[in-house]
Amino acid sequence: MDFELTDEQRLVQETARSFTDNEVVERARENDRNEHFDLELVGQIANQGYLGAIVPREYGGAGLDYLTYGLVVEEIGRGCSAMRTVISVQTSRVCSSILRWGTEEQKLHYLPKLCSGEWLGCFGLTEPDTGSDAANQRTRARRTDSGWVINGAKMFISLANHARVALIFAQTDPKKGHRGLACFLVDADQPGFQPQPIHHKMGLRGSDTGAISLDDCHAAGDAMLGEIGDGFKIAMTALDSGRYSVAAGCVGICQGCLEASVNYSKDRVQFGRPIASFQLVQEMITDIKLHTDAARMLVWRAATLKDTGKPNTTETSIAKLYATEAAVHCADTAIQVHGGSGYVDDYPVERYYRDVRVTTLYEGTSQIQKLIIGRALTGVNALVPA
Ligand code: COS
Repeated sequence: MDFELTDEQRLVQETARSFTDNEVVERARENDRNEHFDLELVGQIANQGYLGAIVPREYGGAGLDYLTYGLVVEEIGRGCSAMRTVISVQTSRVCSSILRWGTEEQKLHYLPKLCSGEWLGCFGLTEPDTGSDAANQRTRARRTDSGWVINGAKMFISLANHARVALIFAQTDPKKGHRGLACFLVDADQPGFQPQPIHHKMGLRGSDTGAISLDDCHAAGDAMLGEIGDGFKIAMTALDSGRYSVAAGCVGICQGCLEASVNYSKDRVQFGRPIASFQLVQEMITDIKLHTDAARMLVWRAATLKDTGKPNTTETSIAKLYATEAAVHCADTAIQVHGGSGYVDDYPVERYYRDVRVTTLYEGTSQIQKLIIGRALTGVNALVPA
C-alpha cells in the first residue's frame, strides 16, 4: 500500500478542507443549537460534487475512488457530522445500492438527481423492532396487479423527512426468511409514505432523522432493486459502503479533536505557562494523535481493498469498529484537555462528544462489528444457536 496521496487526491483533500473551514464549520454550531437541517448547505455540498462522489461521471457523479471519497468524508466529518451523515447516506447507502444493483434505466433515472442534490434519498432498513437483526423485517410487501403494496414502519431513518426516494426493505414471503426480502425504490411523494421527525437527539441535531409509517404505499412492478430475495444482500453491500463512510467521518472527528486540543493547550495558561507544556496534557494529545493515525490507516486499508475490487467486509468492519470507538475516546479526551471550556459549545469538542456517540450504534453496533470480525476469524457464526 502506498501512503503517498496522488496530486489529484491531495487537491481534492485540500479543496474539501477549505470548503469545510469556510462553509461548514461556520454554520455547524448554529445548526446544532437550532436543530436546523441546513438544506442550503446541503445544496452547496452537492455543488461540490460530494453527494454521489463515487458514482461514475456518466451518471452525474464525481467518479472518485473510495480513498479519495474517504478524504472528502473525513474533512466534512471534521467540520460537522450532521452534514457528513447526508453524504454517507446519499452516497454510500442510496447511490451505491442503485449503482451496484440497479438496471440501466434505474441508474439513469435516479443517480443524476441524487448526485446533483435535486433529490435526497433515504435508506429504510431499521424498524422499531428490527435493528441488529436486520433480516427480521416486519414491513410487508404484497404483489398487486399494478405492482406492490407496502405496509410497515421504519425507524431512525436519516433524511426521512426530506427524501424524494426511499429504499425500503420489505418481506415478500415470511416463510423464506432473509431470502424473501426485497428492496423497493419507493416514491416518498405519496400519501401512504408518512415521515415524522425525531427530535431531542443527543447529537447530530443538525441532521434530519425520522420515523416512517408506510400505509398502503405503492411501488410499481419495476421499482425494485435486484430481484425478490436480493434485499438482504443489497442491505449488506450498502452497509459495506456506509460503514466505511462512517469510519472516514470518525477519522475527521479524531483529527478535529487533535487540532482543537493542540490549539487550546497552547493558548490556555495555568500555573504561569501554557498547559501544552505539561506532560500530562501532552500525553492526552499524543493519545489522540495515536488513535487518529491508526483509525486513518485502517480506513485507507479498507479503501484500497475496495478500489482494487477485493473482498473487504471484514476490513471495513475493523475500520468502522476502531475508528468509531477511537473517535468516542478522542472526543472524551479532547474535552479533558479543554477542561470546563470543553463542556460548552464555544469549542467544537462539546459537539464532537455528542455527535460521535451514535457512530458506535448505527451502521451496525460495535458488538455487531465484533461478531462479523469474529466470524471471519473463526468460521463460526455466533448469531446462530449451536
Ligand atoms: N455482502 C454481501 N452479502 C452478504 C454480506 C455482505 N457484506 N453479509 C452477509 N451477506 C449474505 C450472506 O452471504 C448470506 O447469503 P446467502 O443467503 O446466499 O447464504 C446472507 O447475506 C445472510 O447472511 P448472514 O447469515 O451473515 O446473516 P445474519 O442474519 O447472520 O446477519 C449480520 C448478519 C448480523 C452481520 C447482519 O444482520 C448485520 O449487519 N446486522 C446489523 C445491521 C445494521 O448494521 N443495521 C444498521 C442499519 S443502518 S443505521
